[in-house]
Parts: sequence; structure tokens; C-alpha cells
Amino acid sequence: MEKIRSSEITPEHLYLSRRKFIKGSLALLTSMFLFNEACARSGVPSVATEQFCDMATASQNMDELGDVLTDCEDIINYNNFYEFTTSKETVAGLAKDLRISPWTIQVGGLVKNPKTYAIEDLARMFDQEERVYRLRCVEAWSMVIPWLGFPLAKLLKEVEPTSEAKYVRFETLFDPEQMRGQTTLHYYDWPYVEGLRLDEAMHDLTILSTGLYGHTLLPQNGAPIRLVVPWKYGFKNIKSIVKIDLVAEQPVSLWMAAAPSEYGFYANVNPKVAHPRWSQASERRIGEFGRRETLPFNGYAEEVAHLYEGMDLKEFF
Ligand SMILES: Nc1nc2c(c(=O)[nH]1)N[C@H]1C(S)=C(S)[C@@H](COP(=O)(O)O)O[C@H]1N2
Ligand SMILES: [Mo]
Repeated sequence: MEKIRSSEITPEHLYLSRRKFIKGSLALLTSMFLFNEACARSGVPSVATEQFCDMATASQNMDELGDVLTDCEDIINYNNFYEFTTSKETVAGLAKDLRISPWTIQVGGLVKNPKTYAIEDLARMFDQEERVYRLRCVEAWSMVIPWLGFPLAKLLKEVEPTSEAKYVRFETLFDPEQMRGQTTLHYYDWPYVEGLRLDEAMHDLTILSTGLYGHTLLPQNGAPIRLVVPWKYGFKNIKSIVKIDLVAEQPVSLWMAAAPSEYGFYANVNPKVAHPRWSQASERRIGEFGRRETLPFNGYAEEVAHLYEGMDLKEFF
């Protein structure tokens, strides 16, 4: 891969080497949590939001395929978060006052050590790594995002799944007073639920994200903590998680309940299997002209295809 001269990249992007994780960012992240808390207390979260992209940092300016990072402003202003609205351009404004502190995640179900974690505990317990991943929405657009977070496997090992645990079920906050979509979009079965098979959840690519571009997540991106599974369609990346359960049966996600013929459990990115209403063969990379070919497993086949050996690819959807 060609090295980019520092003069060719925006100043906030410190170019180190690919796959190099931010180290010592624990203190940074802890201070950002304190900053957010202070903001929440003083009621001025909009100040942090306005400065978010001016102060953007990432240790890599491209992913392992050489795809450049999507502009920070696009990542924080073009969102899917149906708890607020179905209109991608207005999520940020409607979500900006979501109370994200205090916040706890209850981890339980078929585990030996069920526990409720405060979000600050997770930041303290696990190194926050930078992971540059492509995000491919089922609506056929995509971005490249420098996430901060930690492997979900680390948290699962803490709670120790029992031998009966086969799947992981995730749940988003249910709070219609703060999330008006949970009332106005009454067609959906709130709260938003997603799930993974246990081996998918334990895979090193699967992370819980607490930040992006060097800062703690903004509400529109799923603050304070959301799932990121880069080889699956975007809707699997459940936001603003309050509950994680280890379960024996395959969970029914919000999208499976809403439209079972359109959204399946696995939802692995697959250019060969069309959505019933549109092709999945190509995608629009936000910030680029023209379209790109969609890659099997969103380009992560080498890492994850073995998880699905013997399964019918069409079942993926
Ligand atoms: N709780 C919740 N999580 C969600 C969604 C949602 O509506 N509610 N939308 C999903 C979809 S369709 C996509 S493409 C991604 C978008 O993440 P982003 O806005 O951070 O880019 O979030 C996913 N996670
Ligand atoms: Mo999506």
C-alpha cells in the first residue's frame, strides 16, 4: 500500500501504520467520559457536538483495502436510528439531548457471573482500540469509520457463558419520552433487538464501540455504546445498548419481526443475494461519485467465511 504524505491528509489525521491501535487512549477516553458527564450536567452537549469533527483524530487514514476514511461530518450527520426518525439527515438534531450519563449495561442470561456494568467501568476494564471498518447499510450505501472500542469477547469472558448459551441478544434503551420514534413509528416492536450466534460474538472483529474519530460517540451514532460487526449489514450494529443476554434460542430481531421476508438473522453482506426490493450487487460510498461493487462479507471473507461452512448462502438473508 502506498504511504500518504502527511501534507496530503487533513491535519487531524495522524498517519501511523495500519492496524496500529491507539495506545494509552484509556486516559483520553476516561477524560472524555468526564467531559461528557460535565456536559450532561451543565446541559450544553451541543458545544461538544459542534467541535466533534474539528477535533477529529484517527491513527490511520484508510482501511486495509486502501479505502479512505469517510468524512467525519458525514458519519455524524447521516444516520439510521429509527428510535428518533426514519430521516437520516435529521437524526443528529433529534438525538442530541439523549441522556447518556449515567448509563448501565445489564449483562446476564445463561452466564456464571451476571453483572450490571456502569459505562465508566467498561472504559476502565478494557483498552479502547481503534478499528477502521467499512459499514455497509442494507440500503446499499457505505462508509469507512475509525471506531474506538473493545472486542465483545472480552466482556463475554468476564461473565462466563454457560454451556447452554448459544446466542447473544442485545437490546437498545426503551424510553419513548426521549425517543419519539418509539411512539410515532408504532409499526415496530420496540425496543430494538439484535442478536449474534455465540461464535460470531466471540470473533475478534466484533467490537462494542464507545467512540469514533477519537471521541466518545455522539447520540446519533449510538452513544454511549453500540455493537459493530463489520461483515454484516448495518442494521445488525445495534445502538445505545442497555442489555446483553446469553440465550439458548436464536433471538428475533426488530427487523425480523417487522419484515421476515426482507431481513434475516444472519444478514451477512452478500452481493449475490438481492433484497426483495433492490440489488445488493453494488453500493454508494458516501462522499464518492459512482458506485462500488459490494464484496462478499463486506470484504472480510478471509476472516469470517469459515463460520458459515456448510450453510446455504441464501439463508444468510
Ligand atoms: N437501536 C438502533 N440501532 C441501529 C439502528 C436503529 O434504527 N436503531 N439502525 C441501524 C442501521 S440500519 C444502520 S445502517 C446503522 C447506522 O449506524 P450509524 O448511524 O452510526 O452510521 O445503525 C444500526 N443500528
Ligand atoms: Mo442500515
